[in-house]
Amino acid sequence: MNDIRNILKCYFVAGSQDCDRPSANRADNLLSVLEQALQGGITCFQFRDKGKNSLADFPEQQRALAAQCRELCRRYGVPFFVDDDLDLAVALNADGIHVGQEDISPAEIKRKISKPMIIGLSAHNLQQLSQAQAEGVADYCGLGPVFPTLSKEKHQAPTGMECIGEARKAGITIPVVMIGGIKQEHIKPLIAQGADGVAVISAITQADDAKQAAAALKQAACIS
Ligand code: 3NM
Repeated sequence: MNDIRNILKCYFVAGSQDCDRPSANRADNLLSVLEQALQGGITCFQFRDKGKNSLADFPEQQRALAAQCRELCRRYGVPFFVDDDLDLAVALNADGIHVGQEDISPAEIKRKISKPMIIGLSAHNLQQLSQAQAEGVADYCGLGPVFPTLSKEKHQAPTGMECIGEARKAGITIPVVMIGGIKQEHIKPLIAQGADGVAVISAITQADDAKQAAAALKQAACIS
């Protein structure tokens, strides 16, 4: 398997709720945006279909969409993650699962899986990063939101740009991907402070050209 730090460089997160362009339905929009992002060079994808305008009330459609995303990622050889749904992750033979502080714990996931799966954990401050590192179960942390964001309902207080630098100085060595309101111009300073990569929703889903946006983010993440 690819080194985790390479996988985190340009991490695309999305669900049907993030893809509200007119002309087609949200599920088709997600597949179209995902394929463009894959062509642009994203290094992994997380299926996160939740909240308002998602398919959460239509589990069969949600599952079918997740399976189509999984297939697309496989075609491009890009790791596929599922947000907060271990049954779905196992059913789709996902490469990884990502969970929040309030979800099933990384230790519980580890107990339940029979095949290796990358485990990601959201952290919102230095204390949660330290705890994840001390537990030694999560393979990486998502740290954020760096900035306020419209893409996550009821998100935590923003960490600001300096949080990752402070964490590295405090001895945090676990791989970290930054998330929340990130745009291309933030990538270089975040990576210079010790972030391994950046995770975005709207920088790709709201772009006029998703392929070009993904390619620019990837380039910024890889040359920084
Ligand atoms: N998790 P955008 S912020 C899914 O802080 C998610 O854990 C966050 O979307 C966290 O790139 C976030 O559009 C939303 O700001 C990221």
